Amino acid sequence: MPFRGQDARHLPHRALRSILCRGVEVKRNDGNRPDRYPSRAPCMWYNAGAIARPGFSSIRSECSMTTTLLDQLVASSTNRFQELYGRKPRWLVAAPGRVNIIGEHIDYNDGFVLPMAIERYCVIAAGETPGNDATLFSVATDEEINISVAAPSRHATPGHWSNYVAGVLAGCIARKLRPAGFQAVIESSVPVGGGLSSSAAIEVATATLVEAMTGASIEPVEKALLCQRAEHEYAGVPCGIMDQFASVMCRADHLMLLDCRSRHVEHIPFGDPGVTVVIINTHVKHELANGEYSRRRDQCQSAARKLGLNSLRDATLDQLESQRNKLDLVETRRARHVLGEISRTVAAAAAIKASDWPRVGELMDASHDSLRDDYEVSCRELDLLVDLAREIGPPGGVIGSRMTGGGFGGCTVSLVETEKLDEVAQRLAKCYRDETDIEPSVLTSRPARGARVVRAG
Ligand code: GAF
Repeated sequence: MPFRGQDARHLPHRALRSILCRGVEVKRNDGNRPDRYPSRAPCMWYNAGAIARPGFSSIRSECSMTTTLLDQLVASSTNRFQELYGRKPRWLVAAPGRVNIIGEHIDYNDGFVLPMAIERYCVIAAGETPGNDATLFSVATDEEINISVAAPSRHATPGHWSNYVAGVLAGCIARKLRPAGFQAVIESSVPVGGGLSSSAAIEVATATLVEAMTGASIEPVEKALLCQRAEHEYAGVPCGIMDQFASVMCRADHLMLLDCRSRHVEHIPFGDPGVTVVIINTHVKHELANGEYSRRRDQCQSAARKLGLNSLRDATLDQLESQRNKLDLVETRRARHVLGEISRTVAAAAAIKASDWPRVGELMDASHDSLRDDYEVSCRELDLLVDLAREIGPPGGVIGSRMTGGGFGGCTVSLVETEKLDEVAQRLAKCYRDETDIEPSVLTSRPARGARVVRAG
């Protein structure tokens, strides 16, 4: 596979270089690879803290085929439902989280984004019950909540998980899709707070459950917009449309190029077994995240207004240059990110179609720089992981790397040569841990398909 030369713009400090030069020793207790370890490694966690597995010592790894991961979640939510409610669930639905390959902070500027659904899901197991209540049990918080299906109200605690469900139920009722009373177990493998759309996965799973229960189907764009509205109105998060569209519409082995203005979707094949998507969770979430997200939206809207436009999608770099005096410095930088990122996303989609991986890597790197310097949504931990990935670079198997999602913590996404995946993942994890004292999680995923009904009554 051809790779571009190493990027000299980012020279990591000496400590990082020396760590990388020393390399990483990963010990396994038994010296064997797991039985089901596939050569392509479609789905793997390296995690020295959270997932304890026999057979590994310093960095533990687990992998399994996609269907097995979803099947495991379906089986465990089914068992939980049976334990709690004494019968088998009648309906089972699943909706995935997502990772955005490029096109960050672009959905609310009407531009192009390029996410894929990941093999991590929110599963809901449900069964009908007399009355007008939805009784929801969250495996993550070990908590049971009752919501009226006739008039779903917000939970008193802002950010509570049940608000995503309540918001979607309210949206369905407004469309005359009212389920009868039900009991449900909600279990998710999408990491919470990692910027991988755990909330969109709950919303889309809820809408899919209502479809299964009522026998109606909601048109996919409508469904995504209904879920986005739930997030705005019930969770108070002014998100764009990317996450819900991805969770509803993504296809297996494809990225989704979404024009956020026309809402046109193009599915771009992404099945090269030589390239693996690696997602690393910094396990930090800086408090700024929510306020700064709205501030970015406002700054972009203000910049567009001052340029006499409805959205920055309509601006050009020439216009930005010639009318610079109309914007303040911050607005100019925000607009520069948006314009550059829209072109980078379209170019990345074309480069992926052409398997021009060096070009894809350049575009991902430039995206991160722009998010860090012009959009100012990165943070020390994300920059560290990206710098470490760049230090490994194409010679070591890293095609490109950038922060992904809203920023101020969460995850990076990198494209890595599959053959060098283990070495890259282990190095990044070790160096990040050495620098921050935080144990990162490393997840790989093939592009997954969007929401589905697993069992329909
Ligand atoms: C968050 C939002 F929910 C998305 O709509 C998007 O704006 C993203 O941040 C940044 O690209 O995930």
